[in-house]
Amino acid sequence: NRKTKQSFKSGFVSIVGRPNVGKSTLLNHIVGHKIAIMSNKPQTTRNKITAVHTTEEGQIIFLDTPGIHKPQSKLGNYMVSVAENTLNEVDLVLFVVDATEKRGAGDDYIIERLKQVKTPVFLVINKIDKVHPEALLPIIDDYRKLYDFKQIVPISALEGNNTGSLQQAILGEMEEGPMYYPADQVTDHPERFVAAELIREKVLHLTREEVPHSIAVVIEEMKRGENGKTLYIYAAIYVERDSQRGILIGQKGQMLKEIGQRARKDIERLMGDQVFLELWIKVKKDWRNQDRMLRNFGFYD
Ligand code: GDP
Ligand code: MG
Ligand code: K
Repeated sequence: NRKTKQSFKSGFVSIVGRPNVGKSTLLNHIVGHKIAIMSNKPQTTRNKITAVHTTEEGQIIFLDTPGIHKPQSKLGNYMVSVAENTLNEVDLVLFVVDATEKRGAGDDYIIERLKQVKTPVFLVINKIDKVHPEALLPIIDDYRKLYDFKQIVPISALEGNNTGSLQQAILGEMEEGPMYYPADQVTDHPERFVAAELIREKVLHLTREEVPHSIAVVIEEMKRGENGKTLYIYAAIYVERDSQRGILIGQKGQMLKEIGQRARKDIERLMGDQVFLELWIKVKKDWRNQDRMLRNFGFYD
């Protein structure tokens, strides 16, 4: 009576989709930690974030790729090339669309890119909590005409509707494979990167439209205190104009204080340590189009 143990599966998954469709929300929901950066502003996910989800059946390694869109600057070019390279490396692509939005030029552009890669693609229709179930069929029909999706899965990443089925479907696509990461590891990004992204997220949330995406956060120093517990973080926020610097500092420094407090709380929650955070602001004109600056910010390998 030999019972064969079910084989362990593993593989890499890339999530693509227009800005704001809920890619980061989905990733965070599945992995259960706040690692991808969520914002209701487009294109806040600039780097490849690896999230790892391990169950008894297998291990899914997610790459949260930057948005695929027509590039408009050197940084934009770089983002698109990262995204496209990723698509060819992974075992499965999740193309996430927003059920509340009409298919647009951005979606069509992504579909055209997907036709260039051999990797199988799932269409994930997100935000179904916001639409009537009957509205789904026309959406499915609309997309199915354009591309031969391996599966079509409607979900709500925010409320977790049908995300379990999505995970099962993903594992179903994977082959027997090794456990690439320890079961308790959720991300292979250095703490520095995560801390910088959390600070950037607070800036974007708090400044609304006043400070555009022309900011970058660089962790200049990160070290443990003598007691081994307190984490000291010194970070610079780069902006392009003096006026943006003023907005970020705010009346009597209130804005910067608020950014710092919120970021510190999130970093503490994530790292489980007491955090001392010092922020300052630097003005660097047109950093997005300067190769050297991009390298300094870690956007190149
Ligand atoms: P990304 O740009 O694709 O990574 O999108 P985000 O994950 O940052 O989400 C953009 C916005 O959509 C955020 O305000 C999310 O809270 C919201 N959102 C994401 N998923 C859902 C969903 O399933 N339902 C609803 N109602 N809102 C969602
Ligand atoms: Mg995102
Ligand atoms: K394909």
